[in-house]
Amino acid sequence: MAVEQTFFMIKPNGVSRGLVGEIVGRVERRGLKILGLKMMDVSEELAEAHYEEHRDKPFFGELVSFITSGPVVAMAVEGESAVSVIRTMMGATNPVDAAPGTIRGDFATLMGENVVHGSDAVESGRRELELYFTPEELGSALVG
Ligand code: DAT
Ligand code: MG
Repeated sequence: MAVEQTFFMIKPNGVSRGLVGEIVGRVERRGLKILGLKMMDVSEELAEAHYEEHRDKPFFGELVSFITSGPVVAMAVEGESAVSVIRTMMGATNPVDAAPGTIRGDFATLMGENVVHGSDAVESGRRELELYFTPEELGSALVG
């Protein structure tokens, strides 16, 4: 049990479908703290750096073109076990398998358009927070 920080993002289809308030509201109501939040465009360079681990996968091109297709909402989130709490709230990667009550289980059916991203570990969260936010934007909030 430990307070953690994680990177959470509403993907372009979540923004274009008007789900920002719904999804941010779920994070707030769960009791997690939002340390930073911004709507932004994702460049091809940022998308490729973010999804570096998937570079050799057949879906990499689609992933990059989807995530750069419109503005996203990026968040720095903090709370007790924040990494796994956010992952559980997101639901399974393939929304077909995502439980009702999860974000993907309530708002998505397609793997390639699964509405949200959340870091899978504290270390990747740190890396992703530093990719998406400047030190000035997070101020002294970022620990570790
Ligand atoms: P997650 O987003 O749950 O962490 P991941 O890191 O394995 O899942 O994959 C990153 C994203 O890539 C995922 O949100 C959707 C896409 N993706 C993963 N596997 C895929 C597949 N087999 N076909 C198409 N898109 C896929
Ligand atoms: Mg992942």
